[in-house]
Amino acid sequence: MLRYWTAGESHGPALVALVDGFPAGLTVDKAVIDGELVRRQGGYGRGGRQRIETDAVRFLSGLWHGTKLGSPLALEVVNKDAKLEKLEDVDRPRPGHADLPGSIKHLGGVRAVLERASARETAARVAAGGLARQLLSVFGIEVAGWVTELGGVVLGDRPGTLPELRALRDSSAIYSLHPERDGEVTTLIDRIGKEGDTLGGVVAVRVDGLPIGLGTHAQWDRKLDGRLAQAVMAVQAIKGVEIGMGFEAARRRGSEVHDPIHYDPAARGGTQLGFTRPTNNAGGLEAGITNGQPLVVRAAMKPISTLRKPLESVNLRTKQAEDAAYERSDVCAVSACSVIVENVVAFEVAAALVDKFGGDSVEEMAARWRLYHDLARER
Ligand code: EPS
Repeated sequence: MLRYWTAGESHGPALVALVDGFPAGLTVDKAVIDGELVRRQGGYGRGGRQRIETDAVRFLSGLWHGTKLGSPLALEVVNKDAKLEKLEDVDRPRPGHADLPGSIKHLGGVRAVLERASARETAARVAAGGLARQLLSVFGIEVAGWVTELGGVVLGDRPGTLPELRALRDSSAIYSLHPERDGEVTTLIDRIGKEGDTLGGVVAVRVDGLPIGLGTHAQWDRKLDGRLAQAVMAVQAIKGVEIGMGFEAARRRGSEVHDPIHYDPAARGGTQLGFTRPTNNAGGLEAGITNGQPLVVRAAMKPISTLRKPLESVNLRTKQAEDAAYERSDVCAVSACSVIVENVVAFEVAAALVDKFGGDSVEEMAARWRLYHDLARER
């Protein structure tokens, strides 16, 4: 079982991801993880914190000469802005943040809650995903994410291979597949920022090269669509998750939603068994099992809840009406969110791969992968 936890506060000494169940024998490329961490810090509309930090991973355990041992990995991302001991408590909770429910739940202060609820924690999740995607690469499984909508501006997807789409995305200031429309969106972010407000958006992730048969229909908590929804929904500020056609499927007839099944012997080879689907409205998952089509996940991010022009709140000490507290924040972190969602999806897919093909060593997984595809083709 491949799983991870994170620890760390936004302004504590460091964030840590503890990854357990990762197979032995993978030569880990630190640059891949650091590349994702750098992307997470970027995107137009980010706040001052990202000018302080230069996120990079340090392996505290689990590697020997750069190769994964069979033991748990502890990944550390240091906080340069480590000032937790000097920070004061907050008494005017921000609507939308964890401040009010979290402080009541713990019978404590707001600071203790906001430090952990902060999206700074996602640096640790991206580090874990940056590791997991390297296991996927061994099996030819590739992941990419981008922004499809920002502040109500619909940018959409684009056809193409993932390397093509990645190149487009990397040329966009907001990580969309339509860099030619960057100006429209960055002007909007500037205007909203000047007004002291924030913007949300929608991100999409596609996974190519998946075999048929990851996940299961047999038990609710191992269905891959359910696991993905949990992982993505648990990213800070996410309010909705869709797979494939998502909510739109509810508005259409069955004949317009389900992807017909065809058979073409020429399409046999590798992970493909000859079954072709002219459409992919299911987003690569049927009944919680991958069907060999690209996996498509979308997530809706609400606007960040820290507003420079604050909303109405209540002083927790006096119970008097007061404006919510303002702490340095971002106008828009949707681009960063696309990186985070991409990496949490990568981790869940890697976990499903380990479930199916075993987690002791990459070599054994590869042998079982070959055996499974041979048996499925024979059948
Ligand atoms: C973030 C770091 C934080 C915030 C942001 C995300 O840093 P600081 O609070 O020191 O400015 O910029 O956190 C939030 C949006 C939030 O709601 O807490 C990061 O590294 O992603």
